[in-house]
Amino acid sequence: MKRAVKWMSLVLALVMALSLAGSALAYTDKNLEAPKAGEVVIDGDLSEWDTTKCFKIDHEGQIIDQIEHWDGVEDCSMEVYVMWDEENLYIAMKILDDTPYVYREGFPLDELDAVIFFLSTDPEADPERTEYTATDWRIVQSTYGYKGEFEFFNYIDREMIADPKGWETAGEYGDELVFDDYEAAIADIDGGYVWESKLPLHNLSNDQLAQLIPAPGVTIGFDVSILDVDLPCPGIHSLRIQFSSEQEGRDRTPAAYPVDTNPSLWATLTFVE
Ligand SMILES: [Ca+2]
Ligand SMILES: [Ca+2]
Ligand SMILES: [Ca+2]
Repeated sequence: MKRAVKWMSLVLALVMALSLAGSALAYTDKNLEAPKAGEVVIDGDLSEWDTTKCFKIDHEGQIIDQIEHWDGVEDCSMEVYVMWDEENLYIAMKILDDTPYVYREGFPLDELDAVIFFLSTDPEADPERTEYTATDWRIVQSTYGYKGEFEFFNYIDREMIADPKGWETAGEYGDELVFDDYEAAIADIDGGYVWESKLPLHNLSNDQLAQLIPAPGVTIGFDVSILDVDLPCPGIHSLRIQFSSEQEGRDRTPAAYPVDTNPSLWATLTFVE
């Protein structure tokens, strides 16, 4: 009898542990190591970068919207590299897109060719949180090119944050560069382009939100999404591929992988020497 009770409690403990594992995500296992930056020149040339460490967006399991519109890596794929110093994040992307730079004035930035960065500026944030807090950032970036000259736009989405602590949504309809001292450059490559950028971290702070200060060993929530529109007619919702996603089957909707509202689905970024 005693033994049976013992077994029962063991089974119960096991069931509880399993159900916990199923419900509470604490960021996904995918992690990117970001080396400390040396001298970075924002010119679209990545020879000063360590491009062996990267996030790759390159397969079907990562698609979260309009899977029927993905024709393979030449249509839409990306590698993302990150470096840091105490004041800045450096983010570079190698993007393959058969119809790049689709941009239209006045349209929401996240219905155009765009990239979305997701990051937490609080290394102590609970990785199991299922709602954004004021230190969780959804940053949409887009670019418009004409005759080799590029303009850069960003949109900071704070709509899903109950208390954004003085940092409200900005730049939703494009044609705005919300960040101060943001630097970027584009260089064409075979089948796509390289986008090199510097984001000063003071932009993600104010008198209520402490500035993130990267240091070796610090890990934050981080993720990346790419949106691809290939028609000259914007407003049609775009193909969307999310780094952290790994899904099966072809029934994909952003609602089924709600990374825009649930940070526990994000990957992570670790700053290293
Ligand atoms: Ca460079
Ligand atoms: Ca494309
Ligand atoms: Ca495109």
